[in-house]
Amino acid sequence: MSTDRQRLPGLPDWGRCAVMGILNVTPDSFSDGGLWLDPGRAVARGLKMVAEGADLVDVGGESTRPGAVRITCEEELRRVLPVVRGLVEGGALVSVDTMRADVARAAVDAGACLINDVSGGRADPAMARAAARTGVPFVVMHWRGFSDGMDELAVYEDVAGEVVKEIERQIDVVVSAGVDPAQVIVDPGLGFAKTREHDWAVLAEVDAFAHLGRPVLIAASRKRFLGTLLADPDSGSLRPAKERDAATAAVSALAAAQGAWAVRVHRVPDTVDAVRVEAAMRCARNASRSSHEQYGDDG
Ligand code: PMM
Repeated sequence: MSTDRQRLPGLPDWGRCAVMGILNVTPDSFSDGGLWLDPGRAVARGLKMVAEGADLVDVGGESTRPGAVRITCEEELRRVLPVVRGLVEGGALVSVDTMRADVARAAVDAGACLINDVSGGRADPAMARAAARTGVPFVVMHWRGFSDGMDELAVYEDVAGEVVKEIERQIDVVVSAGVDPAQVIVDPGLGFAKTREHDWAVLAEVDAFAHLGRPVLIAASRKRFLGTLLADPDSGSLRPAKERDAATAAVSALAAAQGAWAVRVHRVPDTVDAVRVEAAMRCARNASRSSHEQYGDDG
């Protein structure tokens, strides 16, 4: 099990797995779509997540749910920028969830401190160079294609191994475009061109991603593989998205124990508690190991 949690230049060292609160300013995201379209409400929601213990707030203006159709860049900018500005003014650390270089650039100009691109720079050929120029951390998520066609791309023989290799190749691409390797975060992309079984297989090997030597971000929150796991045994209906938070917090603790740098979640308080539990366990284990080393095993 990997226990090293890398730091990113320019971001605080939280001393535990970080918590990224999700703020989707979209009408159609699978779990919170339509709730935060009004910029004032969105900013208030983001600042509430910070008060609940979120270390970062991830603002996204375009849904990437399976089958989602793309919006224009103008529309994305219109949704995202006032919210980024408001949150930064309120003292939050803001990440921007976008596949577009123009949106990433404008959000960083407005104070965002991290670019979270679910395509890892593949959707917009201008993204990697734009991210490089901003100098902020950049998420290389595993991505095989846009949401309206990604389900057909969920074909693997060894999902974790192939995802690690594809991320590695994409890191090379973005680094060649000028992104500082020290600013790259990796993410296996749960639910993106992956079946439920693929999601579990990837989650079971978070430490394989940690071995890439880059901070790992895990975004399992409320995703369909949890809804399937918790489906009603009689009717077979999936557990509704908003009733998947306890399972999400469990994944957060387990991902943190495998060395994840951060987890990205809709409901912050449960996951903040979960990563604190994991940090306390880690601390106690380290103390116990060092006392065994100091006094010998029977000391
Ligand atoms: N998933 C969604 C959106 N953004 N960003 C990262 N880095 N990783 C993910 O798995 C991811 C993401 C899917 O939709 P949601 O915002 O409703 O979770």
